[in-house]
Amino acid sequence: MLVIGAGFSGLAMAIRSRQAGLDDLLVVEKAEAVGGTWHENTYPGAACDIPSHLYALSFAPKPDWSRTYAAQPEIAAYLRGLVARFDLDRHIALSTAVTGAVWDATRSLWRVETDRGPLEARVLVSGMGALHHPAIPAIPGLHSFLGPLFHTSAWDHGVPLKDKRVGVIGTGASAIQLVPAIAPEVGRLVLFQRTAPWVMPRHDRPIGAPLQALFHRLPAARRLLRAGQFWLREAQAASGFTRVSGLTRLAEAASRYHLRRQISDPALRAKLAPPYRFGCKRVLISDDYYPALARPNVTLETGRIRTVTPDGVIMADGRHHPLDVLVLATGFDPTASLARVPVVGRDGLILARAWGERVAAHRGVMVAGFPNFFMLLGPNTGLGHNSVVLMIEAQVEYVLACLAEMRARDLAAIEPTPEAQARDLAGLEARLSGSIWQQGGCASWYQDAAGRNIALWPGTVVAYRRAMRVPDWSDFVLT
Ligand code: N01
Repeated sequence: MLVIGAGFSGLAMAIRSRQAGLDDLLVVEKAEAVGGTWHENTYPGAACDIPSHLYALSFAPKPDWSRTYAAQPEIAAYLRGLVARFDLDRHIALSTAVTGAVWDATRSLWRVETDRGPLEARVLVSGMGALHHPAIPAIPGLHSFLGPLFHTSAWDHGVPLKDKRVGVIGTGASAIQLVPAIAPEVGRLVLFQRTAPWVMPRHDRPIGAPLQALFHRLPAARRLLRAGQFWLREAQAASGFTRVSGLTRLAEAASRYHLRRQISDPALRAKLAPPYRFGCKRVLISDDYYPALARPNVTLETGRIRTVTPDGVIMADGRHHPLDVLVLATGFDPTASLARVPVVGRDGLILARAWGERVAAHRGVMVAGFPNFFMLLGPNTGLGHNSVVLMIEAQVEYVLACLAEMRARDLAAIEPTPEAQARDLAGLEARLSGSIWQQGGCASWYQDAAGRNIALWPGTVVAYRRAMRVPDWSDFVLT
């Protein structure tokens, strides 16, 4: 088995495969270290927006998380620690970028190209994730800027920000963590907001040594906490986030209250009112974002950007913001991974082209015409309400069940039938229609050009896990 990517998904696949007795396993990772998104995103303030204990792998707990919401260095260290903890070193090839994969029907295996030479594998698993190719906005003059210019996911730690005039474009999950972290240090910060996000309180705090010791001594206490965090989020999804319901309105009221409590200036508050319904974009959580915007050295700019110049940004109405450093907190292009790593299945079918009509996968994991190819966190298996680690784990077990079946029946290949995939998609679209995750009225990376949500699972995690527990063999072509 060849696994692409050594982030949360790839590492989980490797650990559980080893535990299932599968030794013929290689994880290839383009970076020089494991960790995936948590290795790459090192911008100031980077942290998780899911509680730490819930964000860890269930089979690799960490009793001593230091905060309710762990910061990036602690999560990256946790993931690096998994390599020694589960003896994965000899199964991981770092600094090796996969550049393409072709299904060889004669030999029933994948021929995989890397920048270090070719590889072959009976089973190919993508743990590439969706959020690692930066979306660079097409703002006129952007590259004429003469000062340091970088994206949040490629933070340049060599650039001092102290007393500098810093511009940040974007107000998504990355920006709302970054802005409070750098605002006290910079001389002046201009935040360019195109669409105000919904923000909820975060309640982040340190987890003290006594509690950490308790979680060490009493694993049941940690499991109880995790279960509480899980079910709270599931209850929200089950009881209303599938429709624009009373619960959605309650959430909007709570977010507006959070804004009122933290911002006293009515003009600033008006600029921060989201112009779309709750859930259409990712809901953000922060205790310190609004207070950072109220600082005297921070300006929230809501005008339209006309152009970037060598020394700053000019707005549509002609106002000029002189800047020393410009940061793009403009998010990611979720389709870029598979466009850059062409996956060619049966009869020369290219995955990106097979998805011409709509990005879709059977159970979010497999695609008809692509035998023995599994995706972790594939289409519509991200989450807006709970920890994606739980989805990854369900998918990893599903892959292992497929492999066990292949071994038991001595199969060379497995792939879903087009009919099963279409049925699956119809069920998904029925769940999506009327859900808050596909309501229109906003643009977000969750959606394709036609406004269809191709990123999120619109149900509870429990419902997804139930659907994944036992593969339905009548859904597959087994050869
Ligand atoms: O990116 P985003 P992100 N001119 O796409 C703006 C995960 N994540 O990196 O809303 C002006 O959310 C754009 O404006 P608009 C999480 O899943 C997790 O912040 O399109 N502005 C928006 O404000 C998240 O959803 C954590 O009008 C432009 C921003 O840039 C995902 O990553 C932490 C523009 C992009 O927001 C992406 O979050 C961080 C333009 N031309 C991220 N183009 C955790 O805590 C774009 N924008 C786990």
